[in-house]
Amino acid sequence: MTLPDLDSFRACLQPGDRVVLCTHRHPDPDGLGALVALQHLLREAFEVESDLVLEGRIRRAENIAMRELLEITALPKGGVDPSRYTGIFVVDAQPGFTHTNPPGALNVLGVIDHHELADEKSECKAPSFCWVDPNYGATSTMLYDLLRAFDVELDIRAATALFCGVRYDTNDLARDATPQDAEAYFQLQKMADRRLVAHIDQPELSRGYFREMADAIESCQCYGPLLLTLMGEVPSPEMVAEVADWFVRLRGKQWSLAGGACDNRYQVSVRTDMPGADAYPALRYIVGAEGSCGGHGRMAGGQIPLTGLSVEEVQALVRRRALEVFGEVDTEGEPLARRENRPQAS
Ligand SMILES: [Mn+2]
Repeated sequence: MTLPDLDSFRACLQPGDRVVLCTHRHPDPDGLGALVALQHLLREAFEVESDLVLEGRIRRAENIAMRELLEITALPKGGVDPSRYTGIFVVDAQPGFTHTNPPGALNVLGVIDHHELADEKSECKAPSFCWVDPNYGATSTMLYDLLRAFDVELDIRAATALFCGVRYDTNDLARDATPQDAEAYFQLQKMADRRLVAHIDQPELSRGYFREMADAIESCQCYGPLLLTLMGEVPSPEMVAEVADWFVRLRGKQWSLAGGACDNRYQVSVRTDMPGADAYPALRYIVGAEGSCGGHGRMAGGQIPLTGLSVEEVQALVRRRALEVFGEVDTEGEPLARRENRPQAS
């Protein structure tokens, strides 16, 4: 656990400056929470105004609810006039990540992130303020610590946003949470708007959502300890992650791999609930040289570009390598939702 270098943070900013804040594509609650809190910190402590740029659609119902209920507004990506801004801050991601493309033509002033450094050689030497610490369970916890270090009080909106971020990334402290995450979680819980938190936790769902889940159940095949759900086109990468999360809860199955095509990439998510298992090496093998991936512990996510490969070819590749990893090459897949007593059509 590191503490941020407050002087180098201060050195990035002059009163009256205006900066752009951004995060990874398809922002999640941790990214959104960190953005809201950083905006609050900059305004309260430095008289610096900021605009958010959010890239990629937000599709998961919880994330849409968070954005709407907390009134998180953003500029369109093409709407950034570089002459109006002194630079960019990136949170919950790093400029070198494949899923992170801060608007060009502006310097990256600062990076705050809890993922492993993107590339030891390239990134985080350019920005004036770089605080990357994988020992945090959430970037929102880092923002909580940063606000405390600058003695800035949270308002209810920023506290609610940060609370959503910490609870989402740590699964309510059950996953990769450190004592710092727990401290932030319990303090933020006292300050957050409980009604909003409840609405974000259990948002309304569209009919399309249930249709997509029906398709996912239909696509799912069991192979030994593995549930393999290789879908075609899906509305968002979050959908793939959500399916992987949901199916790993099936009793008796320890691994869930879901895939779906979106934005010209085949997204793949792996989840495991096997004690001590690590999802990353399995996914690293599965995406192979064709794709990229990240993650650790019980979750990993990645993608294979659909350039030069069709969806069907990528599905075949993922299936073959997944069965190799789990030693199930000779196993015949069994549909997840097969009805045992369904009359045979003749
Ligand atoms: Mn995060």
